[in-house]
Amino acid sequence: MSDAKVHSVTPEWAERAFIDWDKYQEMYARSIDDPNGFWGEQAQRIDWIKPFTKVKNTSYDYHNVSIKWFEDGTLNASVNCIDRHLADRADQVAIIWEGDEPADHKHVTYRQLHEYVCRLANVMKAHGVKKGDRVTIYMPMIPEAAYAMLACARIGAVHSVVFGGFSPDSLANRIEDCRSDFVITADEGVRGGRKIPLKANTDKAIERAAKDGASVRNVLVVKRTGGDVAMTEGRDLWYHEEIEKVGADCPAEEMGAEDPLFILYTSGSTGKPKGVLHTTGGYMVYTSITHQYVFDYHDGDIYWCTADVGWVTGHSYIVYGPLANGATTLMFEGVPNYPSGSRFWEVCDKHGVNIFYTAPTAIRALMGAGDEAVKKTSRKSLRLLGSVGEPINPEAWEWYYQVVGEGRCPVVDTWWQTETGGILITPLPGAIAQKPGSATKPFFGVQPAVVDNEGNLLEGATEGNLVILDSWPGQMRTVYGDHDRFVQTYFATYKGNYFTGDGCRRDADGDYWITGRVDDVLNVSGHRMGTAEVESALVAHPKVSEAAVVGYPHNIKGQGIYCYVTLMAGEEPTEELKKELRNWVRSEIGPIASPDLIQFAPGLPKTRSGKIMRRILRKIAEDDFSNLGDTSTLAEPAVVDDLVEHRQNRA
Ligand code: 6R9
Repeated sequence: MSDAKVHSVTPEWAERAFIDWDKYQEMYARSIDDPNGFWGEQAQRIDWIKPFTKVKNTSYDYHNVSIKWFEDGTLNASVNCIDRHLADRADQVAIIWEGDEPADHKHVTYRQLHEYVCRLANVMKAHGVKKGDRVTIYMPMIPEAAYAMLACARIGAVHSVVFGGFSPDSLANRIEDCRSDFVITADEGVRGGRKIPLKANTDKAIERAAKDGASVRNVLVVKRTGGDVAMTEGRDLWYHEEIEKVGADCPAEEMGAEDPLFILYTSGSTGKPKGVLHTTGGYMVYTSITHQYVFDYHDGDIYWCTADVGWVTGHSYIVYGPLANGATTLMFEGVPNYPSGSRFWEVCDKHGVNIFYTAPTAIRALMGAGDEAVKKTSRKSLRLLGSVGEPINPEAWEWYYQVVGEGRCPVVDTWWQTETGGILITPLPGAIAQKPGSATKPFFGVQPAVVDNEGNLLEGATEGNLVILDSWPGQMRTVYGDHDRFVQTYFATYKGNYFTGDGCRRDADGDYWITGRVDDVLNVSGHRMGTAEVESALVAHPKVSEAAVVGYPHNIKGQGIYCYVTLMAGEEPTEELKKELRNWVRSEIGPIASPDLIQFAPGLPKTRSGKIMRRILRKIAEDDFSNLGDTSTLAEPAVVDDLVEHRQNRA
């Protein structure tokens, strides 16, 4: 958009950053023209045990989707994140931990990180965890969560981190899907002064999973709060006791570049969440290079990403990318508004944070709380700001830039996905002018393109579906245990291309503006959720006969969850029942899936073949019912009038 606001790269930034505009163009061109040469060189940033001789071996051919990078090289991810830094920076702080209460914090040096990770790895080995085994990590934001991930990587076990806000049922599904028999958790988590019963949830999940034939051998429990928890004899182990029984050194397993590093479950438009599988070599190269260049990370910088390790942002940009680069990474246990709306900025001042990376939903919430909470803090250490998780509206962008960053810090709006492993589209801070609301230009090796609904490539300034034409090293390799689902989900819609599920606009400058999901995936406060998941939770309630779930625009969350619910015959549509259903969904999936609005609908608009017409439901939820389009194909057109009349007020 030519009328969009542009914040040009300042001369100072062009000078100080690793990559300026000329260098970006030169490196980008090379990365596309000669991916083997480019990535072969860039991969030298990682320590290999056995060097690779092949670089790229990938096929997007629908009949033979296969993605391999550096396939004959060997390495270990934990060695790259820890051991190789010991010679130069053993006493440098690797992790700054900031607890939920402002008085709680601690520093973990690379030397200490090495010891803790080795001890935990030895505990797992002592209890039978072997290379290739799946380990589930269900933890609060404490350093032990990072130790657990790195300890798995050290011995070649595949971690599956499950966000601590998920319910026992969601945890059970994820334990079952990857047949994981070792779980690492904590007694309780603490966020915003409130406790989360992680161990009790784990017990329930294991019981549930056992009914489906999945058995968990051990649960390793970190004592976080000291709360009273039940320990099952022979199965449950205290972390603080176990680490004393083992040595502080653990040789690292030699892993193939294409050996799995982790599984991370994410929501799609259909079915249960899928296990996104990332492997070792390409992921390490990609997270490390993007962390350095996108955030312009220099030695000695203090870097803070506010995500939870339960999401991909926490994996790539709290743990693997920063630690691979020998960075100091801050881990925050709490929430933006506890004990007050100044917390983020107080933490920046307290630890001298230079690079700050958060989500639009947090920015909007803090913006709503007023400028005073920001202005009373100094923030003079801040140099760069980042955004991730959902489209950032230009108003929130400007506030972030002007008020938080005082017009001094570039804002990198980073577009990427669990599936992409790392950032794909973003303005490199010393190279690319920022436009509030646009993720702008592709990172090295990334070829975005826009296609229409028939899959035709669109040229120039245009709008359509966002695809990527070829592979980059950080890309997911498969859906765990279901390669066909991988192919169908990402390579069947627009054959020959990776389909992101996002819509986008490309302006006359070639900048990309991501407009949001074009499939049935909701993005609520930056959390991904399938409408199908919320629907199946609702219909599991005995009083519900049918449910349809859509998103609608929400001021803070980006999208809110709007549920149309048809009750079983004879059930009363009361306010109490709405409350009950809301709590039901929270306990089935987790609080992030809590419905914002519930409308009892005597009937849902369906085609004569029985398909729910979501297009209509979406429009009603969006308060845009003046033009509902063609409703003549509906089996019972009258249900629409009733839905419009009883629509829920979204104010
Ligand atoms: C990293 C992460 C992925 C989906 C993605 C898109 C949305 C993420 C965005 C963005 C616009 C950005 N998304 N970053 N939309 N601008 N900068 O969030 O992964 O949880 O898998 O979500 O989030 O819709 O497809 P994930």
